[in-house]
Amino acid sequence: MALPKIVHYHAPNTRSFTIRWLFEELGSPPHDLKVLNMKKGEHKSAEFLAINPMGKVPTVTADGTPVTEVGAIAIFLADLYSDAKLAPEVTDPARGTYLRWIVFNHAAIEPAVMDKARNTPAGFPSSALGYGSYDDTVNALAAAIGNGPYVLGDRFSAADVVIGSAVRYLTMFKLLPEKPEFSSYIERMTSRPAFKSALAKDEELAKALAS
Ligand SMILES: N[C@@H](CCC(=O)N[C@@H](CS)C(=O)NCC(=O)O)C(=O)O
Repeated sequence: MALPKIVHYHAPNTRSFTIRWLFEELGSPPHDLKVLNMKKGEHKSAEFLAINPMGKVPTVTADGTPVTEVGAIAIFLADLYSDAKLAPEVTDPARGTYLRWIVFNHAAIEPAVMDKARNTPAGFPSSALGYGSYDDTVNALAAAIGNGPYVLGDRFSAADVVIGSAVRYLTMFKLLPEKPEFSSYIERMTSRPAFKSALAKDEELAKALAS
């Protein structure tokens, strides 16, 4: 079956970098990169809002059907380009762990750090929060990547691109505490050739948009 035509709506220095890095790890399969200039508000244009009403990147379309949210896009692309072997198959015992940590990024890490950063007043008991508490979330994350070298042990996967991007970005903004588990994982992730190549491309793009 022919693969769908993929378009990646992107802006540099955003969560969309995760998907740019993932494309590099997947061996750069053919796709269109559509850059949105956020300073010019292109992500809030009527044309783009018709694709993603949140007006956010990353957004990917597959034969015109939108896929949004970093985790969903990562799962989608890693399954689509399965030859790259960045996703355990559905029957693989590692599939559950793989999905678990990709979803944990959206379900626990992001809300926990954002609530803390914004000083959100405690309105609910922690048992009612999907992430429980900031400390529980951070400790669970550290335990998940602490033994490593990857989320799936010896096997690098798209889950590392999602978790690796989040840990790097949140550490840069001091939204995660300093922990050896985080610093060594960041070192492992950022030394990957695909990461370096994606970063160089994104930096070049950011410069071009700024000039
Ligand atoms: N839940 C979304 C979040 C995406 C998101 O918030 N992207 C930011 C950039 S990091 C954005 O597009 N912000 C533009 C805006 O909301 O105006 C995902 O995981 O993809």
